[in-house]
Amino acid sequence: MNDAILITGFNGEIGTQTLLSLSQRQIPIIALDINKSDIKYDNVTYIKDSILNENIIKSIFNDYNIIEVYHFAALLSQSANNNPELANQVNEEGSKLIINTAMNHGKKHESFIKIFFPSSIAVYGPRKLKNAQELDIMKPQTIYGRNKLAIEQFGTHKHEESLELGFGIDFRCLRFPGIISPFTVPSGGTTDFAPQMLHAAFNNENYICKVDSLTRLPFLGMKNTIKVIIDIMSFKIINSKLRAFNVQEMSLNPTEIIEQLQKEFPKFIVDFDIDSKFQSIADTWPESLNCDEASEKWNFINKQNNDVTFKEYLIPEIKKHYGKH
Ligand code: AKB
Repeated sequence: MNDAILITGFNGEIGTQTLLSLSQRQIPIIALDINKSDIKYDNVTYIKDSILNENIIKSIFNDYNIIEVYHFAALLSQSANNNPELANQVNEEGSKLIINTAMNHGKKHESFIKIFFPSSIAVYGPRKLKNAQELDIMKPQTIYGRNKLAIEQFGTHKHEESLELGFGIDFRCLRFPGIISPFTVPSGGTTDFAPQMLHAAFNNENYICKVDSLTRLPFLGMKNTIKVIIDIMSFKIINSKLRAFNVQEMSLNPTEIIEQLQKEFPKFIVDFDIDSKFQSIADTWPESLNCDEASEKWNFINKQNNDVTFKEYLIPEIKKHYGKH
């Protein structure tokens, strides 16, 4: 049986870029998503199906010796609020199915299967924290935050069980802040206003922001998002009981994002029309994250510089991206 990597939700914002990075490795990749892919890589087998389809998940693990899993399939915070039943199924039941199937595979083959799970700042709440630490109060106010926390805990528990058995899963999880990508305009999330503003500014469009101008949140650019995923999965072991780590690169409010964008696009105009569905969630998420655990346990480099991220990464990359089209 050939070794292979499984990636779920590969058509999503982070999934697309992770698949691009993984495709450069000389190993077969099984890519699962409910939507068809437009991009084809030679070493990738595409499967158009749902992570809720138990037969498909089991057959993937029967047909391949899966050694790593990148599990991105999920509903984001706003989508989850609009469809809580589906959120519970996809975000929780689907994730448990992946973890349990990987666990059984590890037991059968007496090996450890590395699982990457993207968690979120949505696990925090109800009060807005500054410099939130991993073990700070976690009473998530959204269904999405509760789903993420439940899987962090489930995965961590299965990881501990695996250590006792000597095989099973090796669970690694990052609590992502808002992601800013120069390649895609996201939807369905609460932090989407930041990347949406970047794309609107480049395309000479005005933007209406649904979150108050002074609401501060943590962010990470797409380049470093992929870097941290690849980095955390590259270690043979991560010697830590804590399995879910904070990562951030910037802490910004909408006013500061607009200022960064207006340096390059001086005509960019933003109006504010606060939407309580967005504001009430943003008010319970931390304004910044403490990343000391990630630095200590797996060498995360926490260099915060808003100017550099906009000037040297986001602006040049978005120009290159649209230049191609
Ligand atoms: C969302 O806004 O739902 C996500 C997240 C921070 O988890 N971007």
